[in-house]
Amino acid sequence: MTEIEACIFDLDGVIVDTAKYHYLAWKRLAKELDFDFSKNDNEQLKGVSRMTSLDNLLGIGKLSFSQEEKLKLAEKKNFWYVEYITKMTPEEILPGVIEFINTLRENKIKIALASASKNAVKILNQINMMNYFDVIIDGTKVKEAKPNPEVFLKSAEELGIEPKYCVVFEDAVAGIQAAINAQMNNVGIGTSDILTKADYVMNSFENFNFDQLRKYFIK
Ligand code: B16
Ligand code: MG
Repeated sequence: MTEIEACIFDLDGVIVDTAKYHYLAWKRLAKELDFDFSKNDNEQLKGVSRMTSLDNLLGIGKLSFSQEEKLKLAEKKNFWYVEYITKMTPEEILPGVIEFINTLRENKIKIALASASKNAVKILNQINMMNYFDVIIDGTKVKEAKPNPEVFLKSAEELGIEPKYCVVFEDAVAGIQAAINAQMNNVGIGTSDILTKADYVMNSFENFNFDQLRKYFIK
C-alpha cells in the first residue's frame, strides 16, 4: 500500500457493542419458539444480515417456516432489538474510538461507516456520532450481505477513493472476508484465533492512532 486515504468502519462490534442487544432479542425469540440459544451460537449471527441471522437461528432450533412467517419473526425480533438500542447513550462508544477517529480527521483521512444493519442511523443518533462520517452506507442501501463486498465498495465509491487506498475495520469473520473480496486492507477488532484472515488484529482502539496505522500498512 502506498498511502491511506480512507478508513471504513463497521458499526456493531467496532464502534459499539450492539451484539449483546442482538443476542438478547434473538434469545427471546428462540425462547418463544421453545429452544435454547447460547452465546456461542450467537457468533454465527455476527456481521450477517437480519434474514440470514434468522435462518441461522432457525437452523439451530431445527425449525422451518414460510417466507411470510419468517418476515413476521424477524420483525418481532427487530421490535425488541429497537427497544434496547433506544436506551443507548454515547457512553457505550467503545474505548479509544473517538480519539482514533479524531487522529484520522487531523490527517485529512476520509471516513465512512459500512454496516449491515438497517438500524445504523438510529444507533449513530443515539450515540451522537452522525457527524463523524463523510459517508454512511447501511443495510438499507445494499442488496448483498457480507462477505459480499458491496457495502465496502459502495462506501469507497461514495467517498471517491479507490479500494486499494482504503482500510476497513471489522469485528466479524464475514466482514473481514468482505474487505478481502473488496481488495481492501483491513484491521480485525478482536482476536487472531477468530479473525485468522485479517491483515492486522487488535483488541480495541485504545491508545491506537493514525501514525501506528500508517506504520503498519505503508511499506
Ligand atoms: P439489523 P454490523 C450487523 O451490524 C450485525 O453485526 C448483525 O449481527 C446484524 O444481524 C446485522 O447488522 C443486521 O442488523 O437487524 O439491525 O438490520 O456489524 O454490520 O454493523
Ligand atoms: Mg460488526
